[in-house]
Amino acid sequence: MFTDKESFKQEFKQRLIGTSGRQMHEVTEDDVYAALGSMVREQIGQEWAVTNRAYMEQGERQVYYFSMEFLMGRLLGNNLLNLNVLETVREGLGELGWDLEDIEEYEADAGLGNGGLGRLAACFLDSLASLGYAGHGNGIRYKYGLFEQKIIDGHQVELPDYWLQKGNVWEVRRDDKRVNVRFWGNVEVVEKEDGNYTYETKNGEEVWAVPYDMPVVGYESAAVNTLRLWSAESAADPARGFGGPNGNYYNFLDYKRSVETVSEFLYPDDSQYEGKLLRLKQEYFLSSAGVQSVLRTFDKLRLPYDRLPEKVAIHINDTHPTLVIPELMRILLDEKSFGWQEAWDIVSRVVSYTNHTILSEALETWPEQMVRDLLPRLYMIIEEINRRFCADLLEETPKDQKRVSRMAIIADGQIKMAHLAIHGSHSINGVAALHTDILKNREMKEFYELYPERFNNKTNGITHRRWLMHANPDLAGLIEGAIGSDWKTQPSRLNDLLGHAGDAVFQEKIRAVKHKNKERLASYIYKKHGVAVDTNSIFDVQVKRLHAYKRQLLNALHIMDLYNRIKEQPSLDVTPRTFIFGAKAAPGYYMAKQIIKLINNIAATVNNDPQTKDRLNVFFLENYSVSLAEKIIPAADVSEQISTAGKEASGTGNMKLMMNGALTVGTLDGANVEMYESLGDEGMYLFGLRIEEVEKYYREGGYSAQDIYNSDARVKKVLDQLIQPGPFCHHGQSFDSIFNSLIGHNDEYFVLKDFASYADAQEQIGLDYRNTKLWTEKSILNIAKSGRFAGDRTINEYATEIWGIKPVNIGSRSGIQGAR
Ligand code: GPQ
Repeated sequence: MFTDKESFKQEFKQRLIGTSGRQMHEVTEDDVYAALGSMVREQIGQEWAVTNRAYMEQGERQVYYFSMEFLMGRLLGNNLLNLNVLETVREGLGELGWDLEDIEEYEADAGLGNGGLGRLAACFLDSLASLGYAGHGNGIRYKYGLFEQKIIDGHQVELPDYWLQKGNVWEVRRDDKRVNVRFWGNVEVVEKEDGNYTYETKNGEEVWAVPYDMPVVGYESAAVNTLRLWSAESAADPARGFGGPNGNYYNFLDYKRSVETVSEFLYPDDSQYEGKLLRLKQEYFLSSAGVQSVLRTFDKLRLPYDRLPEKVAIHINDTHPTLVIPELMRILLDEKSFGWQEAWDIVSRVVSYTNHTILSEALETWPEQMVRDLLPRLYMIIEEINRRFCADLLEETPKDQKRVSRMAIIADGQIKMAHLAIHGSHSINGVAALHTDILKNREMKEFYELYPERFNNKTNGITHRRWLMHANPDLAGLIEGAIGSDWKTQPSRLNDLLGHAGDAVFQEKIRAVKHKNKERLASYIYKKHGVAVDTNSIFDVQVKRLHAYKRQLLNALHIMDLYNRIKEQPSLDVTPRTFIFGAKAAPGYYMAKQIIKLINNIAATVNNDPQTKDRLNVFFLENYSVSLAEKIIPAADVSEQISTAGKEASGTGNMKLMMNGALTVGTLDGANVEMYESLGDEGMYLFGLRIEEVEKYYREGGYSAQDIYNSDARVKKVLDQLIQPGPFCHHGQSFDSIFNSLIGHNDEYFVLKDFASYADAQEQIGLDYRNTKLWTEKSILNIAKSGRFAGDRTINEYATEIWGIKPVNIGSRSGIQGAR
C-alpha cells in the first residue's frame, strides 16, 4: 500500500493499466474509479482480516444490527476519508489529471433503503466502526434498490435501480458462509438419536442465502466491521434433479426465478405497511439467514448456548426483522434441545428493538393464515408465545379480559409484530425524547406499565464524517482552522465554535463557504433545469420522503400565496428565495404524487413569470438520494422541518442541515424539540400547533378547516387555485384530491390550521436573512450546537445502555501516511 502521494501515483498508474488493460491515454473515468476502488478495497481487506481476528481472539460480545434497509450511498469518498488518505489521493489524482469528485460520481449509490430508517442504519455502522465497537450490519442484497425517480411533465415516473450493473468493488461473496432458509412445507414430529422428539419442517421450498460482505471502515480507528447482505439463490441440488419440485428443466428455470425474487427488490414504501407475501418472505429470509450466521460465529467459541447472550446482541431496526425472535426460539428448541423457558430467557436477553414510528398505517400486522402457510413451524412458536403471554396477563388482572385482547400478540386473525417485538426484547427504545414519551404514555402505554424497565430513549444521530467532513470539506476546513480538529473524533467539541460566533472575520469566511456551496448546487441546477439560480437568494430546502404528515403541501401552499401577493402588489418587498424540494413518493401513494405534480406546476409558473422569477424560484430536484443530499445540504440556508406535531418520530435530515449551518423553520416535533432546547428562539424558527393542541383537536374531532377557508382570504384564494383554471392548474388540470383532503376530509394534518403561523415565521426569516451578521451568527450557533446530534453520541448510548459493549482494542492502522 502507498504511504505518500508519490507512491500512490506510482502504484495507481500501474494498477490502472493492469485493471483496465488499456494504455494511460486510453483510460476512461470509469476505469479510474474501478482501479481506485479495487486498490482501496484491497487495503481495507488487510485491516478487515486483522479486525476479525481480534474480535475472535478477544471473544467479547458482538452486536448485529438487523435491518431491512441500509441506505449506504457511495462509499469511495467515505472510505478514503476514514482511511485518512482522502487528501493524498485527491492530490495524487489531481496531478495525474483527474478530479476525485468527478471520479466519485462513477460509483452507483447503494440505495438499499427508503429514507430515514435506512440512512440511520448506515450512519450507525459508520459510528460503530469509528468508535471501535464490534457491531455489524445484517441486511438484504437487493438486486434493485429504491427506484430511480424521473420527473416527466411534472409527474413522478419510477425506473428500476439496477445498482449492481457495473459490479460492486466493495463486496465479497462468501460461498462458504451460505445458509439455507425454508418456506412452506409441513411440520413433522421426528425422533432424535437420543430418543427424544423434535419438530422438523419437511418439503416446501429451500432457498440458499448467500452472503455478500462489505467492509465498514472506521475513522481514526483500526476497526473494519462487516455489513453482511444476503442474496437469495435456488438450491440446485443435483440429488433432486434440477432442484425444482418437478425435476424438469423448464420448471427449474421458473423455480429458480421465483426463488430469486426473494432478494430482487426493495419495497418502496416508507413508514407505510404493505402486507405482501413477498415482503414477509424477505423478512423471514433476513431473520433466518442472519440468525443462522450469528450462531455459526458463536459456535467457533465452543461455548454452551446458555451463554449466547454474553457474546451476542441482536438489534432489530423497527419490527421488520422481528421474526428473529421466533426463529431463534425454533433453533434453540428444535435443534439445541432447550426447554421453553430457558430458550425464551436466552432470546429476550439477546434481542433489543427500536421503534421508529407511531403512525398506525406503518405498524406491521401479518395475517395469521399467511404466516401459518409460509412459516408453519414459526407460526406454532408464535402461537405458543402468545398463549403464554396472554395467560400471564390474565393472571395479573383476571377481571380484565379486554386488556389481554388489546395487548395480545395475535388478535383478530392478525399477528401484531410490535407486540411480539416488545414482549421478546429486553430493551425497547424510541428515537427522540418526544417520540419515546408518546410510546410510553400513549401508544404502548400498557406495555410500558408491564415492562417499565425495558423502555428507553435514544435520540437519533448522524455521522458528521459523511455529512460534514465529506459533504462539506470547506466548512470542515474552516472549523478546523478555528477550533482545531478534536471535534472530528469528539463532535461535541463543535461547541467550541461558540467563541467565534461573533467574530466578524470568521463570519465572513462562513458566508464565503456557504456561498461557494450554493454556487456548486446552482451549477447542478443549471445543468438539470437550464435556469441560472440567484445564489444571493435564500436557499430554502425541504428534502425528505413525500408524506402527507411531513407537509410538503404546507410549503407549497405558502409559495402559491407568496406568488399571489407579489402579483397583487408587484412592488412587494420579499427577500428573494429559491425553494428546493427533493422527495420520492411511494409508487402507489396517489396523494403524494399529486403533491409532486403541484410543486412542479408551481415551479413552472413562478420561475417563468417576469414579475416573480427574480424573487421566487422553485425547483423539484429529481431522484433525491444520498449523493444528491450531499450536494444540497451544504448549500441550504433554511431547513424545512414542518411535520404535524406528534407525527415525525425524530427526523435526521433536520440534524444534517443544522450541522451544515442551515436555520430551521420547524414545528415542535421529533428531534426538533431537542434542537430547540439547544438553540432557543435565537437559533430556530418555531411555528404551529404543539402536540397537546393537536391531540386535543383529535380527541374533539378536529377543528373546522372550512372556517379557515371562509375567514382567511389568502387561504381561500390558494385553495381555489387548486381546483380552478389559473396559474397552477393548466390545461384543465385540477388538484381535487388535495383540495378534498383539506376541505372535504377536514385537513387531518392541520395544514390550514398552521398556515398563518408558518407564513409569519417565513416572513421573519426573510427579514432576518437581510441582516447578514445576525444570520451568520445564528448559523454558527447551529453548527456549534449540532454535536449533540452526532451518531457517535447515539451509538455510545446504545453501546452502554442497551448492548453492554465496550470498544475493542485492535491495535493501530498501519502503512498509511497520517493514520494513527
Ligand atoms: N422511519 Cl417506521 C422511516 O424512515 N421508515 C419507516 O418505515 C419508519 C420510520 C423514520 C421516521 O419517520 C423518522 O422520523 C426517523 O427519524 C427515522 O425513521 C429514523 O429513526
